[in-house]
Amino acid sequence: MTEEYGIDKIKVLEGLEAVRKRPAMYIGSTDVHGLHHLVEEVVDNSVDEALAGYCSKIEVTINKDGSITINDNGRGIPAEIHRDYGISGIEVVMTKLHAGGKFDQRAYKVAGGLHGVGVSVVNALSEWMEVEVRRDGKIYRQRYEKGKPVTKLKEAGSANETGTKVTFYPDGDIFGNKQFDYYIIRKRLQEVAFLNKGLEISLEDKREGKRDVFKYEGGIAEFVKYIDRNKNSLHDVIYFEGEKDNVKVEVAIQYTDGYAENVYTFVNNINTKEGGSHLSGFKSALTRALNEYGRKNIFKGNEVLSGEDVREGLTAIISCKVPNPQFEGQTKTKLGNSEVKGIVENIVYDKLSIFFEENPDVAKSIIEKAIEASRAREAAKKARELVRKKSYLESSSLPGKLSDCTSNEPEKCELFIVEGDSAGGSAKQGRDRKYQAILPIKGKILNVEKASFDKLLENNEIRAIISSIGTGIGDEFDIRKANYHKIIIMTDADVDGAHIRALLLTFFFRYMRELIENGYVYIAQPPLYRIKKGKKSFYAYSDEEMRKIAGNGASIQRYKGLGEMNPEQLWETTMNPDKRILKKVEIEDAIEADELFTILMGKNVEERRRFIEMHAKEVINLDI
Ligand code: 0RA
Repeated sequence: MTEEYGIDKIKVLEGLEAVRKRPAMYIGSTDVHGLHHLVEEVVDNSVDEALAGYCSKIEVTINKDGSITINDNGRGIPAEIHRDYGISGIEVVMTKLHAGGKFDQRAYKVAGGLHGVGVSVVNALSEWMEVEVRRDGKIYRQRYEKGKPVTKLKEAGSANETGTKVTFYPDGDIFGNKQFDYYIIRKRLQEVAFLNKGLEISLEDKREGKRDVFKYEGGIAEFVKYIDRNKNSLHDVIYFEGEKDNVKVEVAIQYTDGYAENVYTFVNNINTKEGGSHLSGFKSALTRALNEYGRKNIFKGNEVLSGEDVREGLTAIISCKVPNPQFEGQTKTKLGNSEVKGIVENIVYDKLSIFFEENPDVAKSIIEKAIEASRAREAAKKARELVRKKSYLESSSLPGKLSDCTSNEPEKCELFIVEGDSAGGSAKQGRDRKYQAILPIKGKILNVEKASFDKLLENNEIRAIISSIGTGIGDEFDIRKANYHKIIIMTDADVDGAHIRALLLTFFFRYMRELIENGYVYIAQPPLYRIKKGKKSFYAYSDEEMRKIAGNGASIQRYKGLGEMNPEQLWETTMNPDKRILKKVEIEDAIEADELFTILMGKNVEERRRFIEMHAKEVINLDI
């Protein structure tokens, strides 16, 4: 009966009940990300106090019982009775969603994304929370459970300082895993410390006795120095700041002898991964300032440097504080405020022009590098045209070595990039011809981390990969042209295999990053062992699994390479979509990924392994 679903079934969600009903709407998810978002949310409130100029120190402590404490020396939350609610200001902040009105005096509060939802959301999702406020010469305390007060606001002694201390224990009904990860928290706290110069943030883990303190007088200038610590820089970090219409702009830049562009932008301490108006303003100012200076002082003819030329080898951080930020884009990390473009552009252009006038040596080395980039780009364009004439890079004429699949539906098609011709041969014979294409590559491909764009295009293996995938690379990249929606790297399970995989990942990261961002790149997992028990064969993908299967009395074969498997075995263990294990490559953090590629492509095998473990997340584990 329809009547049964009448108005009495419709509940008006009120207060924090709404948060407990749909936690993901407030914190994004209830997985490990959501759990740590709780910490960020409380820390953000303390940082707001710092931004307002009242807080210089934030202490975060992971307690032995698994709860976490965030203590600051800000003003403390007002304790007097709130006129509209008839309860203390503390209780308002802790229990009312988006407690706003007269309490909401934060200058650069965050209006978008998942940030700034308030401490009350954290309270709602906590088994218990305790707040201690030091204010008006007194200490106040109150305890809540699942968002509801279970004690009155009590006075608990006198205080000669001010501040707020929040301790909470996440609710197991909401979170599957309640364990805080020291390194996840550490990473964000360090970033916040970089972004707020002079602010001291400490983290202590009472479970294992770890401790870190972050305090950077140099702010984002030190951040850039940190990012570039493993690179060869061309000059000291350039730092400047400016303010207009309450929009504060801070910029730190440094050029290295590398080729990658690493520009990171933040608005009110939030990483604006999708860019936006501040980034546009920065880019046009940088291009304009360098061309202007070049024309006056360096260029011999009528050179023009493009945006890409002037960003080659650039590491930069643009950090803005915007009063009413509009966050747009898929992940709400794109700044929409159009007025910010002009503000950033003017500040960057003016300050940078002055800097170049005062530091002609630095200007010269930057411009010389950009001119070189421009020349390489020209050469690459010519090479590309040449290659095009031979119809080499055109997806219509695929490289000789590619054994393409027959289907024309890219969503269903897979490209296996296989190490070595012999494994390539087995893969060709064992595959599903309709949907699986095989591209064998010979040994080590070019290390793109150390090569310029034109060198890249001269390399046969790279050219075969580009033309097979069909998207083009760099500024010509177009994901819609991808011939395959799964690009699967299949290498031997040894050090050489790991190296080849790292080289391929570096290439994808630097020149086809969108492939990774769209989840098109995977790593195949061939078995490490074949175990024979009587007439039956089993495959094991780890040592642990091998021991489990083998017991005692079995014959064990360790696979050293893909080539040791016949086509049938390769299909059964590694390629068959119903049985195989694939790992999806994900970029959790662009700064970290850049750092790792920089380190990795040097000599360090250990670091390389660490990267692969960190970024290759297991997504498919079907064993039917
Ligand atoms: C409401 C109003 C004021 C400060 C705060 C809340 C506040 C909240 C948190 C949460 C963690 N630490 C915090 N510190 C402060 C403004 C108080 C005033 O105007 O004096």
